[in-house]
Amino acid sequence: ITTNEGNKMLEIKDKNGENFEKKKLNDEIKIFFTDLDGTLLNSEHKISKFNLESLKKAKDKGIKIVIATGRPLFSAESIIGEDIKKTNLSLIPGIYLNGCITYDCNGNKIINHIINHKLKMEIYHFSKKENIIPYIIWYSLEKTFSFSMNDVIKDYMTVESITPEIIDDNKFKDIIIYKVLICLNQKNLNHVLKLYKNEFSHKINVANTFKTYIEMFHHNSNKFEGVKEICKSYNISINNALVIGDGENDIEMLQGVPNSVTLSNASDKVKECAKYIGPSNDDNAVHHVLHAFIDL
Ligand code: M6P
Ligand code: MG
Repeated sequence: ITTNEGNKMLEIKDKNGENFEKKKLNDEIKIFFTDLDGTLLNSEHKISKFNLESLKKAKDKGIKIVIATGRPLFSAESIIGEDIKKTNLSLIPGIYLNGCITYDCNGNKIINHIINHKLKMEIYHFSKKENIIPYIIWYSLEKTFSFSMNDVIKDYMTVESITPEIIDDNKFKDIIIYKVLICLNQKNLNHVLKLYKNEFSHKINVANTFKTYIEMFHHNSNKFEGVKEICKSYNISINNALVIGDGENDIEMLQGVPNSVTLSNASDKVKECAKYIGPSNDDNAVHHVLHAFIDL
């Protein structure tokens, strides 16, 4: 990837195209929530040196840094665990599985929303009827599952390097699922998204969260629910929070938190929901946003 040198500061703009200026900020930033894929991670699923350094600087200034992702904790651990440790950051507190699991600063689950058994089975039977089962990865808290290994799943494993456990119908009945992920492509995404939205969106969140993936997770969960709980646990007002994200699973927190930034790589739908638009994830957006909002 050809990334912009992080030294040259890139602009953050509001909806009218005006440059963001720190002096216009009403409230000081005390806590920073960042999405992972498409935001803190570049297209190679890595945190750039600039992003990492700026996170560390912000932490050293006393700003709380919190990950808010669709990934489960074990996946965040496998992808950025080393970087996080190296810089003295922490994956706890954190918002995982799109808020279905949210940990406070002691590692307690302050939100814990599974997909109930009946709904899990309904999704399964519907997917079987529609021949979608081979494209699905089922997420528990500890690992991922699929019914077969195939090229679609292998391709997905370039994003989520964890190998899913192959299961049968019997085993499936007993596992506790937090998230259903369907791996699609440009051709079938919209069709399948419509199909599942029609069938399930009154019972469960159905969203195109990243690339051509659809994710389904508990109706009452989203990252903003996690943001509110974590702010509450620190006794920090939402007005002192800064959030950044690029996907459909970031919309609620981008709308709910007054200081919200999306990235130039986000879709128009997401851009509508954030107060500001920053550079792309391949141009160290997190680094630029932290420098714009906080005196580092
Ligand atoms: C990738 C995978 C998913 C994850 C999604 C969104 O597709 O890792 O498991 O849910 O990205 O992740 P994020 O919310 O961090 O953008
Ligand atoms: Mg994202």
